[in-house]
Amino acid sequence: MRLAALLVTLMMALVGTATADERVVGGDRVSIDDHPWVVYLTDTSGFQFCGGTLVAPDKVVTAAHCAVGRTARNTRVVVGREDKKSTAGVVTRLSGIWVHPSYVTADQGADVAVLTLRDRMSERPLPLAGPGDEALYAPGTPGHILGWGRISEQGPVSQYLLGATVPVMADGDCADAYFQFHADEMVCAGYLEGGVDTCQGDSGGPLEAGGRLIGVTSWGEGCARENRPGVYSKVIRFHDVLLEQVNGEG
Ligand code: 4AZ
Repeated sequence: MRLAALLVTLMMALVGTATADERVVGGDRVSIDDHPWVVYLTDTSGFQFCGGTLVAPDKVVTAAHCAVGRTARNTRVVVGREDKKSTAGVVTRLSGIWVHPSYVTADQGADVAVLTLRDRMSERPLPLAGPGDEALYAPGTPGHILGWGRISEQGPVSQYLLGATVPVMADGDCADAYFQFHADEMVCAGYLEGGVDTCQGDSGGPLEAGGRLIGVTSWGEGCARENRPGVYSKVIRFHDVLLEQVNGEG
């Protein structure tokens, strides 16, 4: 009996190791109960293509590049479902899509959008970073990335919600990595040596720090590459325009 318990513990440790090796890239499975505000977007066939963050009972912040070209009719938001293959949580329809009017491409900035849900969700929303939250952008601040996207640059997407911690990077380091980096509208997070990052399918999802949404997963060259950090829309920069949408009728 005691041997059996030991074996179970050993096997769980091994399974845990396998999960930790899954490379979001370099992430681990996390419970949606600890991040009730993280959501994903699907088309009408249920295909997951982006992430998002519930910032009010009926408002989701995502990336503009996740929302352009879509309609409220052909887009769904899945709330409260950690395992894509489960039926947990709810699949909700939209009543409106707002894309930042300055958005052109992700690497030119303004990569933010707000989706209005037809129904109000009971899950706890994540507040937007706003005035007074500048300190959350200090280099080295631990940021939390979450998503159901690819587990490696050329790999498959994740069936389960994965999360990882990446430090906010100094603007100078990000400018060295990318000529397109605009410090006013973007923030980088990750390690110069790579290994941990968001990837395709995580776009639109949260970069959370200090209990606030500080970034929206936007772009990067590949995933988890050395000297190629993930780039996130700088929520504090868009706080007013986002809040206007969040408090509006949508
Ligand atoms: C993408 O294609 C994407 N490594 C998202 C995040 C990153 C790269 C690409 C950052 O949606």
